Amino acid sequence: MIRILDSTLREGEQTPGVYFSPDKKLYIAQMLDQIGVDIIEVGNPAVDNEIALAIQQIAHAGLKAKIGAHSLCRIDNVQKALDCGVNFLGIFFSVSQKRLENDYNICLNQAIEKIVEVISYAKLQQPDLLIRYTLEDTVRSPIENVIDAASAAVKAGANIISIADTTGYATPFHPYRSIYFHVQTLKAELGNLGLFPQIEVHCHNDKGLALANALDAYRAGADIIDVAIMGLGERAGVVDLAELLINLIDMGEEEKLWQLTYLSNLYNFVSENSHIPIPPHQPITGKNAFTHYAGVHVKAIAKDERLYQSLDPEILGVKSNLALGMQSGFAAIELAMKKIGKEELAKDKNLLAQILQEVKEIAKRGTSIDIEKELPYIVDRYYKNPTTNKE
Ligand code: HCA
Ligand code: CU
Repeated sequence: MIRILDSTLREGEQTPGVYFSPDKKLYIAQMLDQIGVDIIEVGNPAVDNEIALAIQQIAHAGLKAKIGAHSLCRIDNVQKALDCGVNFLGIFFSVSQKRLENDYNICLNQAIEKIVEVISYAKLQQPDLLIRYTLEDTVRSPIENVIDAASAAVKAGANIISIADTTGYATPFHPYRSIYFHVQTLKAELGNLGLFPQIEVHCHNDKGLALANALDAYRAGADIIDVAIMGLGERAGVVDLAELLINLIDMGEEEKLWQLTYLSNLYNFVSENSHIPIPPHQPITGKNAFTHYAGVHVKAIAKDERLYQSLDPEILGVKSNLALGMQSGFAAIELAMKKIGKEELAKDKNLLAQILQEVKEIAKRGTSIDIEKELPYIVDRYYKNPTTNKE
C-alpha cells in the first residue's frame, strides 16, 4: 500500500517568506493526520529553537502519523532531532560527483563513511527509530554511487531510501532520467544484495513534472511519496498533496484511505497563513476547479455535470458551480437566476435576453460577476423597468 509523507512543515517552509508558528504547525499536523497522511516531516530543529519546540509538540500530540525531523548528515544535528522525541528521522547527503568534488571536497568512500557513521549513531541511540537516508540530487548522481551509498546506509540501519529529484531534472520520458528507472534499479540492485528497504521519492517541480514523476514512481513500485500542501517548497516547490491523492485514486488506490473532504479547509488555512493565494485554476483546490462558464458548457452541465467533469467534486465535499460573464449564454442566466431564487422570472425570455446583454456589458470591466451580490440588482432593474436598456 502506498504511503504519503507530507513535508509542508519542512520543505513547505523553504518557500521564501513562509513560516508557521508552533500552534499553526500543530494544527496543520493534526489536519494532515486526520486526512490520513502516514508521515509528517516537521523540520530541522537545528534551524531555530522555535522549530525544535514545534517538532516536540507535534511528536507528543498523540497523532497516528509518524512524526519526523529533518537532519543534516551530522551527529550533533541528529542528536537535536532525537531530543525532540520523533519516531522518524530524515538524513540527507548527496553523492553526486559534482557535489563531492566541488562542494564537500571528499571522495565517495569518505562520503559513505560519514553516512554510515551518522546513521549507525541514530540507530544506536533509538533502535526503533524509522530512519530515512535521502540521496540528495539522486537523479543527477552516477547510479553506481547511488547504489553504493544506499546499500551502505541500509546496512547501517536505514529503513527507507529516498530518491530525491532535488532540481526537478527527472522526466518520465527519458530512459535513465526517469524516477521509474531509479526506483526499479534501486529495488533490483539492493534486492540482489539481500537488502529490502522501503523506497521513497521526493520530486521537485522545476519543469512542472513533479506530479508526473511521482506517479511514474508509483507505477514503478515506490512505497512512499513526498508531497506538500499547495506544492509549497524551494523554488517551484514539490508535488501537491491534493493532486497526488486524486491521481492515486484514479490509478486504483482506495478512496477511503484518505479523508478528502478535509482538504479544502486545510488548503485555505495554509494559503491564509502562508500569505500565498491558491491560483483560481489550481487543479482540485482552486476556486474555479469545478466552475463552469462558457455557454455550451453550462448548457450541457445543466443536463449532466459529467459532460464537462471527469472528476466528481462530491468526493472532496464540494459542489460544482457557475460563473457569469462574456462567455455566458441563456442557460447560465437561467441557472444563476434559479440560484438566487428568481426561477419564476427566468421564464420570461425577453427579460433573460436583457439580463444576458447586461451581463456581457458588465463583463467588459474584466472582473467576474458575483451571482449572489450583483445578479439580484441586474434582475430587479430589468424586471421593474422592462423598457430600460442600460443606465
Ligand atoms: C533540502 C533538499 C531536499 C531534501 C530531501 C530529503 C531535496 O534539504 O532542501 O531530505 O528527503 O529536495 O533533495 O529537499
Ligand atoms: Cu526538496
